Amino acid sequence: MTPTIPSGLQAALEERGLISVLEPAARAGGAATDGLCRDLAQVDWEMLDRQRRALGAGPPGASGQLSPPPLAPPSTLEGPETEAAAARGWEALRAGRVAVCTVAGGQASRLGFDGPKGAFPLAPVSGASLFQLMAGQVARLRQRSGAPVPWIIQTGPDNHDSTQRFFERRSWFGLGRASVRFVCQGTLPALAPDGGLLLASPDRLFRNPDGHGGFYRALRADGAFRQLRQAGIDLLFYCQVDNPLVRMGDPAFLGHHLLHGAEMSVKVVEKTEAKEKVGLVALVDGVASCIEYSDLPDALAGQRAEDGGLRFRAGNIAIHAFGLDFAERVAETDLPLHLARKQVLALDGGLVAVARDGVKFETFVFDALPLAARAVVQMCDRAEEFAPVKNRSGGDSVLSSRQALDRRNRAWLASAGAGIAVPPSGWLEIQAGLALDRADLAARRGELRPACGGRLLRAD
Ligand code: UD2
Repeated sequence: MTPTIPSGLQAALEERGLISVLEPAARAGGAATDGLCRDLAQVDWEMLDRQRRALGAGPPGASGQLSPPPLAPPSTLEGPETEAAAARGWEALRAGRVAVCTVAGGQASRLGFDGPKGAFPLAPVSGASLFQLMAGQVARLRQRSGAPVPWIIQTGPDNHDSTQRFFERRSWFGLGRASVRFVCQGTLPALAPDGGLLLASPDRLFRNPDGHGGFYRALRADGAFRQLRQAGIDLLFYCQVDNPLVRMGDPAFLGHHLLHGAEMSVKVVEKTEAKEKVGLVALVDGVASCIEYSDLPDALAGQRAEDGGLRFRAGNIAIHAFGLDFAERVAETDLPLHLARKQVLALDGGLVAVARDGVKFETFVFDALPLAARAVVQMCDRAEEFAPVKNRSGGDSVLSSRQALDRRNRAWLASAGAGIAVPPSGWLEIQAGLALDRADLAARRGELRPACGGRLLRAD
């Protein structure tokens, strides 16, 4: 019996010349056609039409007059400006207005680790995972602010269940189950270079996660905006799971954002290499924007300023603050699509997936910057705030991140004046959540106790 195709679906496929996507399922027989129709029923046809139009367009790079952005001072630069900003940030934290968010939808495949990136055991002495290091900071933020500070973690379709299991088995690191919310990001169908739909199998489209720009719609789909607003939250701190030096909920950063009346803000580090794989934050016709490293023309990346440094040196480290209302507005907006033309495992005439040309689509969280009426761009001290774990070796690797953490730990301990002798070489780790920053550690110097042969600083 020939399976029936819902008429609306048949029309949607025919008017786009995509009806052939049903052929492999018809050849495979059984429940393949019903399965594929259920999958096709999930397609957002307006978005698919945008994707097909984007195939012919160039990259969504910046077209306009570029200029370096004004910069707020680093949170680690002491002085009246930082003090005023930190006071404002703590006020918002204490008032329970802030939630912290971490995007962790990626897998750790580049590290050769099978599982969610956040589960990677980055801490060299205790083996604490990236998630545990961040959970410690959330706990410390709650302790010092006296506020619930919810933690929202974006997962992807491939690691949503395993991420939740990881937290469940560790009792949510003592944070309380209800205060850690997992939102799974959406997916987008990949396309063939000619705009045809790709199939992972006769009964299933080939889809990929929709990029960290999917974070806004993931919050909307999860009903998070309404619930966060009801809980009194109106400000989100956002970071990536792959940076263990992040200052979660950084009060000074949030304070600059609030004092400036910004809708979205971004932290940057000074680029020293023109080709560094970080997006470039610049003003485009006066509006704060971020141009991804893969879309940045070499000539622009290499331009020099009078001081000999790069003219465009504000490297995006993917740490943001945004107002809840702004994030909700972005969720209703079509962010630019970024295309990645690569080999994918999909049907190519047969009934079994093979390596073939495909085009994946995603959106980027920072493409919301130009939509913000006002934005703060805060310069950061790289040694204090940024050492991502991306690769198994070389730059942005497990080793480079551990070394950066060790250097920062030793600098914090030295300035704390705790008089604790630690081994001059080898790793020095500070227990997750013991201190948010250098001043916090100094304030707790009387509680510090070296453990694990002096390689792990704990508190009584
Ligand atoms: C990102 C930024 C780059 C710079 C750098 C800082 C992009 C395109 N570039 O580079 O400008 O800020 O980070 O380290 O983002 N993720 C999701 N869902 C997705 C894709 C990514 O949750 O669909 C998460 C992922 O778990 C990771 C983070 O976003 O924590 C960064 O993703 P990436 O590693 O693909 O970004 P990368 O390193 O190209």
